[in-house]
Amino acid sequence: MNNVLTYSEEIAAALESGSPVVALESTLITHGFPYPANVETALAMEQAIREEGAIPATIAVLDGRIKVGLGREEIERLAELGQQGVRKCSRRDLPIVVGLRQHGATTVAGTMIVAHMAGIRVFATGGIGGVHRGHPEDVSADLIELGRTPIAVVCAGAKSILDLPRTLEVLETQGVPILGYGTDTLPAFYSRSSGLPIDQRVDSPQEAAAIIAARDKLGLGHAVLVTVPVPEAEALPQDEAEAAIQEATRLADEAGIHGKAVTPFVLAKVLELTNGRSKQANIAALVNNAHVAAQIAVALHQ
Ligand code: PSU
Ligand code: MN
Repeated sequence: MNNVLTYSEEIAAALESGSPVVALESTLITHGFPYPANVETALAMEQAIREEGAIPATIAVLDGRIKVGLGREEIERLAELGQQGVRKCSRRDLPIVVGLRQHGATTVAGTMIVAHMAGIRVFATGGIGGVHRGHPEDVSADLIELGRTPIAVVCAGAKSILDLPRTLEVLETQGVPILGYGTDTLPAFYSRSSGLPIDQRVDSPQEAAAIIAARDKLGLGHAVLVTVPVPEAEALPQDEAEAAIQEATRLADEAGIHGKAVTPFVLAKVLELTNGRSKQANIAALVNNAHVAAQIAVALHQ
């Protein structure tokens, strides 16, 4: 086990014995959702993973220590510290929080790095970052990390706050296979389809696991992205989601928001503009992704 990391007892034992483990990010706790939905969602994802026979490892940095497997009190603490007290951590941020003993919430990129160091093979999240609409120079570090870190990332696609066609182009360049879990098109987070093509449809955890195992056998060092449509009942009508996203993106431009602040700003505005309805879809997607990720982790184990 990697000794720059601090493991919970449960995760240390699980990794030691080779049990299926699923990593979870912490930026959605500090920057993605308001309290108390953030804590409730984090715990609901952990519960979903346990129901499938795997063990959840939520990842964050507390006082400069990179933790793999947060306890409930630590999740509460992060939520309390919030955006002001916790640095949003992608690759470039990890040495800063560790070196200066700060608190950090790991993004998709940051969580991939730590999970891979720990030997975890599957990671569940909501939406990955991408290329921002109207700002083709704003490319999330998530996309580059997907090209260089071999882990499976299970998500509901990318939110259409992003430029999805450009996001797919970058993933292609980075060599990342995009699987559609029970779908032929890329899910658009709040809605089940963006209409854009994916690389391969899979219809079971075993099929996804076979591709992940082949990636390892071939020694290819990139991620496999598994995209899962939001459950039908909770999907947001596409015109409602689109209207909110356009308005939120406009407000971000108007306020001159840039860099790592864009995604949290736009997510918060979409939540306001849909009177919280986006939250329902968001939570449903996160919990559903946690179930699918755990099923894949169990399949990989078999
Ligand atoms: N997309 C979402 N919800 C989120 C994020 C993205 O729908 O919470 C978070 C994730 O942690 C993701 C990060 O890795 O935002 C991407 O930020 P940026 O665009 O600054 O790379
Ligand atoms: Mn960005």
